[in-house]
Amino acid sequence: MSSTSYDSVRETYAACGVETEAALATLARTPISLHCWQGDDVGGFERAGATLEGGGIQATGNHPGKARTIDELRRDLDVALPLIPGRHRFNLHAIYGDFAGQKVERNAIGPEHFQSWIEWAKARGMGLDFNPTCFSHPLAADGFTLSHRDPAIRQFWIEHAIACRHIAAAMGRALGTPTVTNVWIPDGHKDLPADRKGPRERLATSLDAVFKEKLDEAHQRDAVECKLFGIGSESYVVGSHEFYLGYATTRQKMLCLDMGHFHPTESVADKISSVLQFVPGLLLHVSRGVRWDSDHVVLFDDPTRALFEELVRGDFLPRTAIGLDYFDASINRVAAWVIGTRNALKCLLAALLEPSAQLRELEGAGDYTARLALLEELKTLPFGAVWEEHCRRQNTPGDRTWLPTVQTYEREVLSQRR
Ligand code: RNT
Ligand code: ZN
Repeated sequence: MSSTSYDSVRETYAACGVETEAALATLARTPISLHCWQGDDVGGFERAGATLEGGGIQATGNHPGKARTIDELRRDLDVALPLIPGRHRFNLHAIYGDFAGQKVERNAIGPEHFQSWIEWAKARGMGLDFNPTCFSHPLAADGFTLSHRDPAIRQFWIEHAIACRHIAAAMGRALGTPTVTNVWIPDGHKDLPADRKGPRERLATSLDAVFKEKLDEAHQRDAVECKLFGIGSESYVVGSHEFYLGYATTRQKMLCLDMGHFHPTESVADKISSVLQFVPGLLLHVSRGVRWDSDHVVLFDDPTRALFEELVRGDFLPRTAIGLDYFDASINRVAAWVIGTRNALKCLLAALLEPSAQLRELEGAGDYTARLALLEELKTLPFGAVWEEHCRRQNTPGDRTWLPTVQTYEREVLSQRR
């Protein structure tokens, strides 16, 4: 894209009342949190070659090249990150610590196990986000953690989550940007439970114990993630939407909305302006459910565009942490990061290029005909030229030019892993 054609596109948008320069500036300063778990199918580094066990989620596919060690994961990221325009964040799960071959129990992990990640992030100018890992563990094998009927097991997971908050605070302090700690647990029943109340009472009590200590919001922020159902928890999920909306509202925690966690026809976009009336902030797990919570790579599609439109239209970007959550093991995992993150950014850019003043004016005047006509015709504006300009300014390859880098890496490095 030559800058002359960007200049003419800039004028096209200006004629609709849209300033492309303002859109590009906002795009450049909005980070997306890349999820570590796309790189290794949610295995983590507690044991070499660990795989995701149970926990109500599942990576499917056997494309070669899954990262087996912390060094391999970082090497893969050093291929992916330069192909994504802008400066972003990295989202770690607790099982991705640098345990140096030692067995460290989950309730005994500390900032020292994440020091090398802090240095890694600092060297790249990135912030970190964090998650307790309440799955792939013998004490989660029966599908219950913070809501378990056994108080000793609950206590173990409470201690794990507390340890994670302290690690997150250390990350945020060291990197000068708050780390969002997201609590998601798999707890639930495959078949119809006789007692829906007990586990929810226990979960509320456990969470209160986890969050008892007040941590500095400048370093660490808590989020809780709701879900409709999971694999093996089809009939009942303890941490349902109503549970966590109530919890986050009464405790003033961030609510995490994952796009794969709802009924397939529900619009997650529509929820944003409701929940932000009552909770202090939002964490998004941008994802793509396909029939079930299948965590497919994020697309430049209507649901994702609608999500970002809501963030922009409601001026919610300052109150929203944007993260990705998918794990596709059937395609090149580095490409999965690149495609999904670039698509999330494209959705954000498209939303920023909306002539919001004009649309609101039409709506205010009751001219819904013109509103519809304009919304539809916006779709054929030369959006791609603005995106290419963003890539150019961020020294990142444009569309249709980044894939050969990943293909070469697959040939030379990833295909050698087995
Ligand atoms: C699971 C949740 C959760 C996980 C990650 C790995 O349904 O979406 O966010 O995907 O913590
Ligand atoms: Zn999620």
